Amino acid sequence: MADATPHHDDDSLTHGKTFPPPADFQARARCASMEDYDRMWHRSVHDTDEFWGERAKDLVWIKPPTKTLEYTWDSEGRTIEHTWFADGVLNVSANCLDRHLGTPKADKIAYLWQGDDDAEVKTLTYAELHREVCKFANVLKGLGIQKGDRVCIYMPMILELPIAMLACARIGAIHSVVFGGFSADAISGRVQDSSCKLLITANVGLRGGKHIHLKNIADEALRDTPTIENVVVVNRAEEECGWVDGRDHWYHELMADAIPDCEPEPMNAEDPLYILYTSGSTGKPKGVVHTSAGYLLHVKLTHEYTFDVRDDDIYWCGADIGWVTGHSYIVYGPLANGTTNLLFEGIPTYPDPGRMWQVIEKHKATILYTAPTAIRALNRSGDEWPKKYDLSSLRLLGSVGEPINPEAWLWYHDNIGGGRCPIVDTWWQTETGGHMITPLPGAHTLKPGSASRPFFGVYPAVLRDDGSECARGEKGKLCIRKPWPGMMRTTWGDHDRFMDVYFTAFKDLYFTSDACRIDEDGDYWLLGRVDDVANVSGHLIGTAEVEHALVGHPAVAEAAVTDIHHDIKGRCLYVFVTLVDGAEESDTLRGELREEVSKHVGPIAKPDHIQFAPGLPKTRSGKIMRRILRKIAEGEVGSIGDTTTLADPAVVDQLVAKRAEMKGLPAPQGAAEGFCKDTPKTS
Ligand code: 6R9
Repeated sequence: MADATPHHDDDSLTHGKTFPPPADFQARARCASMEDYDRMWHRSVHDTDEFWGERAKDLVWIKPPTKTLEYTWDSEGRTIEHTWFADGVLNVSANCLDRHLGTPKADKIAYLWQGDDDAEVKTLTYAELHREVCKFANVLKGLGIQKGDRVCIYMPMILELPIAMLACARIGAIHSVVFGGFSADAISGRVQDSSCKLLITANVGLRGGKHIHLKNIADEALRDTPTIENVVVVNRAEEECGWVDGRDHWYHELMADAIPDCEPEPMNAEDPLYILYTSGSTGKPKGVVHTSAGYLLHVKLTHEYTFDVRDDDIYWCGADIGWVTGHSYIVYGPLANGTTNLLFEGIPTYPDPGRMWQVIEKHKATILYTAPTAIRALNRSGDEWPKKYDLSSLRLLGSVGEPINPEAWLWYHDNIGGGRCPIVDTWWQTETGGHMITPLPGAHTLKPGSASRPFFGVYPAVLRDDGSECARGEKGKLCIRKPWPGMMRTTWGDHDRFMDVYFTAFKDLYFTSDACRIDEDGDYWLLGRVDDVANVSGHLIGTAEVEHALVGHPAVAEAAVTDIHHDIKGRCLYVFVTLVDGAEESDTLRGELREEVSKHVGPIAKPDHIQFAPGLPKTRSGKIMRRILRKIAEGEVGSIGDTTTLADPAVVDQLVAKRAEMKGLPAPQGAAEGFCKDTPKTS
């Protein structure tokens, strides 16, 4: 956000320590030297046709493309369009499944599912997964779903989730997965925005020993979603749920007599594969649209190179499939590469903080890809937990979702990776489809806290506000100069919004909303968001959405949301609330306000701190000065800066005094003690 002070941008902590590629990676990796990397990167952005024309052969085509990239990025002319492989025809599910049939991979495990309860384990080979997907594709057809229809998926981390996504892809339906932790309001908003015809859910989800009644939440959402004709419900555990006869159907009953053959629908390279909503700095979440061929090639290639995936890997991405990390690196990328995926239903801290390490030992995972927030939380639980387990199967670690601070990086490296596993710190976004800036473990020398270099096809620029290029070491705004294959094509139903959000800040360039600096060696350091989006435990939360939820409470006149440093979550929400006349400040009201946010946005958006504010710092034109609120929230009173443009500068002193009365606040930024009770989740 505007002037968030990054904590990880401090290499003094590591005393400039760097980690060159281990010999094993240099000997075996696909890209095994800086020279290889430089040559490939250069070709990928400058000889686009040749480089990507060749790489397109990694996909299985029904009709191979003759084209590669075609684009116009003209901000002033209001034309932002790009296509990849535009005359090619393929099917994404066939690229993830059918391509492995008739090869030794047919009998390889595609998903090794570990339930929340340690005793529950299931596997699906590629051939078995293919069969389930074909059956469910026929079920969808039987319920009237056709190419181009939108299907909403609201599910826990069970095998039926990737099956449902791939079945949509098989028949050309566009899935819109809504994270299982979201509220009824969040579901209905998303279903309405893309007018979904069908919803797939489960009666319950199991996480950390708790049952979450997904179907009942979905039922509440479906009260105002007239486009939904049918609901398919997986019976995750024997539990009651609401039921609407004629609309609701049990998954297992529909699957019982479904036919296990289904020809993949021929799809144009540019046909949409899915919509995934992400929070924006204004208004409702944006429906990011990803299309078929470019996206698939990007996630396949990044999965292959970033993780240097090998045939015998047991690869574990700990994200939830409801986020883009799960879409790209639990479903599409790894399946296209024929990798064995560990799919974990539970949470890192149940039944105890050793759970992740126990799962690694039990299933002999070789790659772990998780979020800094989980790493910090597990670090905080103590070194004794990882020490109890044999983690020697691991050979590579990954990080995603937010900047990783050097202390967390080093702890992960030493205690989890045993000092021998490279860490790939992958910077990317829902919008980018796949990894954008990341080390390649055989080529790059790692620096804790730096995401290293741009991936093939990614041509970044770090700019000053006036569009000029930053000098080495200077912090600026990260933009991308030209389209890469996995780039989003539009926001669903609103191409103007797409152009406004991403292409107006810098002429003819994609603006990421992240701050960044490039160091003397050419390595990239990502420094957090510069828009009104807070990154809490790796989840993006639009502050405007939270403000909207808060003012929905009858006691609230006005609300302003900001985010402050948190030792485990990275950032957490700190809100200022002005009450209507007659309303009483109380902890009970604070509790109600948290619930209000949970209900309308989701539990992950619950603010950690609520400060009642008699007034907010505003300019004479009535604009809230968030810069000042952040300084107050962070306790950085000394550097509040110029307040002379405020309509009433006295407000600032009142707010500073009120903050001093707040309970459980950290000392000003950089202090060590954590103060949030919620268990952080992986991204
Ligand atoms: C994949 C994902 C995107 C935002 C992005 C940035 C932050 C993600 C990061 C990182 C520093 C990394 N982010 N990975 N910041 N280093 N390795 O997380 O997508 O949920 O859309 O979030 O997350 O701020 O702009 P998404």
